[in-house]
Amino acid sequence: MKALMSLEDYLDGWARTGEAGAVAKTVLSLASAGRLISGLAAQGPLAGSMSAVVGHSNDGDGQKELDRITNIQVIEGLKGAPVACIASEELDGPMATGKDDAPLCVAVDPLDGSSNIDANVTIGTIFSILPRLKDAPGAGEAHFFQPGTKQLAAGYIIYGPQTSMVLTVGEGAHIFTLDPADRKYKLTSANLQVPAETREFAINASNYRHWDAGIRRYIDSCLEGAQGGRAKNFNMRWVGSMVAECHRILMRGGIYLYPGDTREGYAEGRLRLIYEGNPVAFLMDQAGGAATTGQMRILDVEPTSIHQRIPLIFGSAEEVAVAESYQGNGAASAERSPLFARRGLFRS
Ligand code: AHM
Ligand code: MG
Repeated sequence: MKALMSLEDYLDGWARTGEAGAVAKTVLSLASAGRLISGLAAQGPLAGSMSAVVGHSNDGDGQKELDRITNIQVIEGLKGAPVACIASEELDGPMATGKDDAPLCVAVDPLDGSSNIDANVTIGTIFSILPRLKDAPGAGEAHFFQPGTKQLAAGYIIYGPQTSMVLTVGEGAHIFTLDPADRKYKLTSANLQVPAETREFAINASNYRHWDAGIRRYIDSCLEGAQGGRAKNFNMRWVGSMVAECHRILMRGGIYLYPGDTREGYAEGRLRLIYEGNPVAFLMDQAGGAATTGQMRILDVEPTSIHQRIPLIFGSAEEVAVAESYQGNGAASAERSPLFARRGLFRS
């Protein structure tokens, strides 16, 4: 088999110096942390009680032992990188690294999908690399209040049957698979392209009764299949790990939705803008897909708090546009599929 390009060689060919060189170093630090986390995830119960609840995160979610350890691994991994501050889902606020003059800041969800640890289902580490603002204090939140368009690099490391880093430095989205033989990440898929059309959606349908009319109508249209206004049958998937959903969509298309709903604390959905929405949106953008709140492009949202949640819809560009067209315009969406007016498949 032809030798595959390593992550190191890819980054070396992209940049060695300046801000981009710093980004390359930081990506390699995250990749190293990912190697360790991959080993732990693979050990599962052999490594101890990784799903034991050991605390609570900023928004009240139970913090699992593996959440705690992965947060430490990522922070340790970034010690050698030119990073001034780190924002993590597992920390209340940004953490100064002591390198106040370093050019970069990193936002990270150390372990996405941690409700899946026990179930031996795919989990991941999501990251976003931003330039440090020159005129803001060392570990100030302001560094992270830049819109996603300012990201220098972003991606995730997915721990599934394979461990892979999916990365963009703004020149396409690529997959580097961790080779168990020599523990190197190798380029296995370059320039991912998300098909513009799809027949597969992903949403936690148990929340149907909490959604607003636009989301209900859109999902009704998928469920009505060939008998409805869309005149095509849809398939559904829901893993409960956004990294896994994102990976599937990057590989074969699809649409993922986590909209806001009426449950307490869910007005803006569940996913966090800075370290979940933005990195996924950057990948989608680079792979010809799309990511929206339903009202505007995710990458254009100006963050206002570190753990800000955001309604998130991403995937195949044409399907995302269809879902978007159902938001906030009841008349147009009823016209789009007249069957909605008569019945909704989840409605009594
Ligand atoms: P987490 O970052 O606390 O793991 O939460 C994010 C996860 C996503 O991975 C997943 O898509 C979603 O939350 C699942 O939410 P729910 O359990 O409400 O379906
Ligand atoms: Mg998480």
